[in-house]
Amino acid sequence: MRPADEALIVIDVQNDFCPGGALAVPGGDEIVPGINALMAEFQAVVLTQDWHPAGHSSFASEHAGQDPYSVVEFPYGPQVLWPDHCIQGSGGADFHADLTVTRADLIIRKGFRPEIDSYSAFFENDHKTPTGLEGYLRSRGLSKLTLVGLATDFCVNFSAVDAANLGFEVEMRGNLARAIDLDGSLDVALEGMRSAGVTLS
Ligand code: VGL
Ligand code: ZN
Repeated sequence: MRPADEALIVIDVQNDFCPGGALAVPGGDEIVPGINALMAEFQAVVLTQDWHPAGHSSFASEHAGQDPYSVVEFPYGPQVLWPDHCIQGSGGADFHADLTVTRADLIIRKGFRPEIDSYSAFFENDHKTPTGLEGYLRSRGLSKLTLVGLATDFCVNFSAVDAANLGFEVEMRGNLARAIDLDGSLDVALEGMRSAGVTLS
């Protein structure tokens, strides 16, 4: 068992990000057994759940003439438009059926505000609105974080960089994460995590 100040943060291991899902990440389901095994080492486990209302502003279907995976300007900066995914209460928003959800101390939902997307487990895409996870971790004395899940280049990446900037010690386990990789976004994300001081393993 790892020390009491270490937490495992499992990002968005949900049906819509797995093969057959609305925003399938290649190999997204392959990481589930390894994540379950890793959970057993940790005294603290947090899951995140992408949780959008129908008609969320990040959905391409809300923007006439825009295809999924195009990029548009939002008030807070560039935003990728996605296929409709992880709609609150839908089967696509459920965790992968084999994920050991019972081990979660906390499930933090994000992306529920219609006008703001939220990749990071810590801040929404305006980089200002907190999710509350920082306070939860600090008040439990959890200062060392291991991140795994989906997708490496979006939600895992933004979560890892925010955590490092907030002063947490952060490790990202690349073998227990899978990427969307839009136009080289995986390489950009890996470089961004490295320069933020995230340990890539
Ligand atoms: C994610 C795109 C849209 C993710 C969530 O979990 O990486 N990506 N919503
Ligand atoms: Zn989303």
